[in-house]
Amino acid sequence: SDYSREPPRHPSLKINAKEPFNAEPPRAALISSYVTSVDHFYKRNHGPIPIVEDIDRYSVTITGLVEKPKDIFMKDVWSLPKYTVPATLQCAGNRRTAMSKTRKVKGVGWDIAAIGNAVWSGAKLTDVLEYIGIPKLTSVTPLGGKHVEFVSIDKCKEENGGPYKASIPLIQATNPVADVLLAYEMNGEPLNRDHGYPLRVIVPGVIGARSVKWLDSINIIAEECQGFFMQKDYKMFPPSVDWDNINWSTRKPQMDFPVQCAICSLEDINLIKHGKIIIKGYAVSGGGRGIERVDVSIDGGKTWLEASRYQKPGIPYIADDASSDKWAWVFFEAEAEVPQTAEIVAKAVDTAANVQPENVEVIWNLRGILNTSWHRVHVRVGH
Ligand code: MTE
Ligand code: MO
Repeated sequence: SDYSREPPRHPSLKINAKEPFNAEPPRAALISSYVTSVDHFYKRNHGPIPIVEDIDRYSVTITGLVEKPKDIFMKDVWSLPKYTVPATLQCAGNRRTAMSKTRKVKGVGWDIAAIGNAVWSGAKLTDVLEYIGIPKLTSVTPLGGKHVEFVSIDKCKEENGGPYKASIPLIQATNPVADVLLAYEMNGEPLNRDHGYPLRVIVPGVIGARSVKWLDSINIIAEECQGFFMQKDYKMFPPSVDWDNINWSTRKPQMDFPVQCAICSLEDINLIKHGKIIIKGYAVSGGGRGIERVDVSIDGGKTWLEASRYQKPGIPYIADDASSDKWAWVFFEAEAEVPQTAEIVAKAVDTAANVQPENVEVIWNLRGILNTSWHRVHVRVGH
């Protein structure tokens, strides 16, 4: 592993681990824009950032259960219809630090900003697969339990120096409605090295771990990928399972992320001069489910008021409406006058009426993933 040629990064990022580089923006920066700037987008890596020097010779091999394996080059990807999908990427480890406070968990510590919303452009995976002879999803397609595996060119210690990999079901990969992309642009610019230059996968509505960066090959396989990050990581275990009694094979790899929200306009503890506060943050759910509601409280959850929600300023957000970005987060905002001290809480409800758990204890898991418990911050008015 070699960290001598890492790309430059924005100085405001909070570094949670240096090698591999893992960093998130400050809370306030995260909600300064609906589309997260590349600079402020969290960076989650498991090895050194690869360098692709010769874009003309870079290719992705598509192999496995296909009639004829094929190498596709960037010119082939560029020749396919270009799709642009606004989608929120969230690391399953987002908010892990808070989970670790009740009982220690293993993994990189993250505050609430291991999440970002970008406008991704590239070819649809369905078009790429069709290009090599795998048809788009129809009701008669025999899919079995097949998966589409994405393999990177990076080197991860968890894979004993091998590449990062992950897979998604073929039924999702061949479904145009799932909007899975082989993306070459982020916010209208070519991907930068940190985010997967020259080509990465974007699986909207699914934990970030399945959106493989620096794509090297795509394999059609009979069952899900057997790599470390599918089989020995990113699985949700019950609170009763710890490192001495874990049996990894008893759980499925996590795919969709659950409903989540967090307050970004306030830090964990705030000393403020006057009682008027703005409670602003993001809410998002997995699987393309919209945000039905965000409730906020200034008394630790005894009483609630509903926050306003929007994606684009001035345009009211309507969940699951054609006017809203289906795979993207929603900002919420409420104003409140707080007494001397207050515990501010936010919780979201998605369009399937899924809610966030009140306490982190009930969803504690040894790897510290999917902390979606009510987000709480503390305010004290004084001088
Ligand atoms: N792809 C490769 N090749 N290597 C990685 O370490 N990390 C994954 C995913 N894809 C990873 C990867 C994880 S866990 C997340 S959350 C997202 O990339 C982070 O994407 P970002 O760094 O662009 O924010
Ligand atoms: Mo992640």
